[in-house]
Amino acid sequence: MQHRPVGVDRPLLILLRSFAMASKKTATPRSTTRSTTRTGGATRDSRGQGDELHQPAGGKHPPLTTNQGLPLSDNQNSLHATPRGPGLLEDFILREKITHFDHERIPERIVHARGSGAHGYFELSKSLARYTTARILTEVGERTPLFCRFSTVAGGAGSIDTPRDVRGFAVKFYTQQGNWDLVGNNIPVFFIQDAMKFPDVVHSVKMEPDRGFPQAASAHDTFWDFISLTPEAMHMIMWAMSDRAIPRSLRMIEGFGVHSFRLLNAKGASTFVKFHWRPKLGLQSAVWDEACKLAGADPDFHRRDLFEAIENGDYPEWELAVQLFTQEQADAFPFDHLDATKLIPEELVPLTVIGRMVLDRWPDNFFAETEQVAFCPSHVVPGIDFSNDPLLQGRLFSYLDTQLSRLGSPNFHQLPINAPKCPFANLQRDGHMQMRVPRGRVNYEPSSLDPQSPRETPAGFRSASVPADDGAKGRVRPESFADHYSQARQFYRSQTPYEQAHIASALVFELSKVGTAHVREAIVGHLRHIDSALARRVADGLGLAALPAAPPAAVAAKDLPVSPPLQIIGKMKSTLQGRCVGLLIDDGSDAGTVRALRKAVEAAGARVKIVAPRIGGAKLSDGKPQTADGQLAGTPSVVFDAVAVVLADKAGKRLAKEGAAIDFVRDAYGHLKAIAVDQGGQWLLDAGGIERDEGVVDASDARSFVAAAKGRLWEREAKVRTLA
Ligand code: HDE
Repeated sequence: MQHRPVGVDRPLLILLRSFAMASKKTATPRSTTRSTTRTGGATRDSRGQGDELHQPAGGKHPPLTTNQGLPLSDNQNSLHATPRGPGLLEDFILREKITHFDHERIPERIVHARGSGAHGYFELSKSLARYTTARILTEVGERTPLFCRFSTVAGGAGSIDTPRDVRGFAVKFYTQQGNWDLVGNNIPVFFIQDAMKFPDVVHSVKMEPDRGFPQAASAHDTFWDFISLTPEAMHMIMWAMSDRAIPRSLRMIEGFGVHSFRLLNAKGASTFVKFHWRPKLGLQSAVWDEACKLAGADPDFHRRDLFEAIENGDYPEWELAVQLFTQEQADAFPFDHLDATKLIPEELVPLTVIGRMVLDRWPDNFFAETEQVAFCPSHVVPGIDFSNDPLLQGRLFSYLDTQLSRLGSPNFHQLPINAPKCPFANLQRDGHMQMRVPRGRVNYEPSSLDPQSPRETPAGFRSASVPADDGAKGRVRPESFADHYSQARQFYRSQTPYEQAHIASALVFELSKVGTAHVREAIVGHLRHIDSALARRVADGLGLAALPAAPPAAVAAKDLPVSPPLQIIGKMKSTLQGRCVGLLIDDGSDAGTVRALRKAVEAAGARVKIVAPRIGGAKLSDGKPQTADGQLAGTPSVVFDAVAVVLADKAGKRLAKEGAAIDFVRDAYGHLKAIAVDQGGQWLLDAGGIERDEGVVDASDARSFVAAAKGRLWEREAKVRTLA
């Protein structure tokens, strides 16, 4: 913001003015020129010499106006009684501008405050006409526009992208029958069974109320205290401690509607449905040390990754799949599907892929779209209905209520990002920020005065007509919700040994940040119900002398069959598609090697970013300049999926004394990534004490590098860190 200096005396003004004139001639950067010219021109008539400096070359600018359309002649200076005198209350232009600025923020979301969104479309590939009247699920090939928002849960709007946390996965489909919001997460189960406990679980995970920290972290006493007293959370805890909670990219997460919903067909028959999103690029997670370092290297890592992918035309894509099942099938499940702490294993009810979502457009404006988008699980279309899941039932109330306070008006649905793209009409009227101008006398129904007034339609929304369960009214938790450990055990035992070690280590990390010993012990007690070896590993990691007692379990854990689709490693794709490789160069780097590596990596579907000690780049061995995408100190290897180091011997020797260069390879190695080095790059490996393995290859062997870069080198992990 440019300020006119207070108390500038006459000679200084003259000096500044002559400096401004000089800067004009010598093409001083625009900002300097602008401020000095304006300061120098601090007279009552400030038009004139400075104006052309505000016009970028070739611009055809509309006049700058107030919100009332009043064209402005001066957007630099407020109105003063004399050039050095007091400001005037009369200055309605300043007041309008500052008042608007003072009100720029709206309350951030209480949970899921930190989010990134994108526009896209859904395309149906398999009709569910047998099950539903929802047009979006019956018209094969039809594209439905949508807006999708990913989020973390615990942190505030300005918090980091890579904490250990659940990711929100919310999609608003603008269907021809109204908006359908599928407001899910990247984990198929939830912490609690009843909406009554939601404020408690959220309070416990948010920063502690007396000290105001930690931000965006579950590793603290209040969260684990609550969890230790909430055994129903143990299944979700297994997921939250797994690498699902530290995704590498939002483009590589799964999404789940979590609850059972109902599909309703034209005859009114209903079928239960669970919704799943599956990323085209496969699942991919960070390792914990990498996620922590990413938080420092690039707090916006996920948002930037999504933005860049869309900007590059590398559109993120997911399959939408459903699990369909009847009441009779549900009755035979060894768990209650209305309990959101349970999932339906794919072995029990297979997934059917019915379409795909493509995100192909970044929002024009973050606030207007990503911030103001208002998701509500209650937004459904005819042919989709709710189940009795008590968590879902609570959500049906909560989101509308939240939007009223966040967006401040019952007309929030009129904001462009929230408005249905199909016609909509009813007799609701008025309210804050009413944007529409309804015509006529009729604002009630039934009516006979207006043949155009909106009416009910047989094609409209209907609730499933299903008999209610037997039983009495009351504040009760169904008996069928009582098994808290069987699926937690099933999840843990379905993981690969690497993933089990990560879960155990995450528990040790989190509980080591808990100051209260009895809370740490209580959690280990719960783990004994899940898997005694896991409990022992965590107890050892915490340095507990003895294994704490397990709390009484309402239902003893059963051994359910392992389910490989619950893994991440099993769902990783051996691919470089959508990935990014960092190539560290300096003056004299071999041009041929750089070219060959780039070619091979790009042919495999990944992007290459050049890193150099200076952002201006370097001169390669052929004498040609190579610009850099990132400067070494600010572009560590954590932001890449694999790295290559191509250095002349002299540069290698010099960089071997540079912390950022050594960390570049040491972190890539520690994060189980492929590394390609030439002779000069070998200096960095030596400085980092890195031994070659099958993931550390010669830069001249681009083919082996690409092969190694397609995955993580899990076997290396035992060499680089102690896991629980
Ligand atoms: Fe939410 N949740 N939630 N939630 N939730 C919100 O609504 C709530 C739950 C989820 O990108 C809030 O607009 C209750 C499960 C996502 O804008 C709030 C309960 C799942 C988003 C709210 C739950 C979710 C929210 C805060 C228990 C996965 C972000 C801001 C009964 C299926 C959507 C807002 C976006 C946001 C309430 C549980 C997913 C306070 C009461 C389970 C992805 O209304």
